[in-house]
Amino acid sequence: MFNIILFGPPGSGKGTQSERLISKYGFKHLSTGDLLRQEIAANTPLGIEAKNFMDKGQLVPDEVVIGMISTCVDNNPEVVGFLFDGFPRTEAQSEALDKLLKLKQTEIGVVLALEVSEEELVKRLLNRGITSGRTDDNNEEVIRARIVEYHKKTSAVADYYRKFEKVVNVPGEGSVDEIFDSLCREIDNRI
Ligand code: B4P
Repeated sequence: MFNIILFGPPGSGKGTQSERLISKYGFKHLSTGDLLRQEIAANTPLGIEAKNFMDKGQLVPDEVVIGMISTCVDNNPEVVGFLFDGFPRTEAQSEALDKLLKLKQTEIGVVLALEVSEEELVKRLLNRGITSGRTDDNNEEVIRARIVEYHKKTSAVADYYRKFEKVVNVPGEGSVDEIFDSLCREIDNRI
């Protein structure tokens, strides 16, 4: 099993690149953003709680996302590997993920960190907000709050995995194809 974390600030292209990586390598895609949006659409108690945080650009509490991911990992015993997209986003989530994978006698193979400038992130997300209907994308203040939250809590995830020499920085600006090729090169070197 080879497991990947696709890492980067909001709007860095994690969702976009995940789709392509999954169709090329057959990984099981686990996107906490998508899972949370499904809970919101189904109006579950978890979704109602998560929406309060997401609409303000804040992270959803660790115990909520860790529980959700743990269930998904348990429900997918026969996969070639997991592609974690948007998870972990805090140090506590990173530690919980490592424990979860250890129980399955596996680990994170590589953390691919997409690097994109703040102005480009804001431009992309505002642009997506025009068509996506996502309430966290159509307001610049909320987008900037998400970026602040990223610097405050999520960038620590890269520091955590750097201790284990698992982080590779990948330029996230340029065409989707160019970025995809760089990500594939890094995976092929390690798989
Ligand atoms: P997520 O759903 O994870 O999404 P994201 O950070 O907004 O975006 P992503 O990086 O996937 O961008 P995308 O490819 O779509 O998070 C949403 C919210 O959920 C969080 O703010 C938080 O509240 C909550 N949440 C999720 N996970 C959590 C966790 N683990 N813990 C706590 N809370 C959690 O790309 C964005 C846009 O850029 C698209 O329109 C795309 O077309 C465009 N784009 C992509 N690549 C491009 C390129 N190369 N050039 C130009 N445009 C490009």
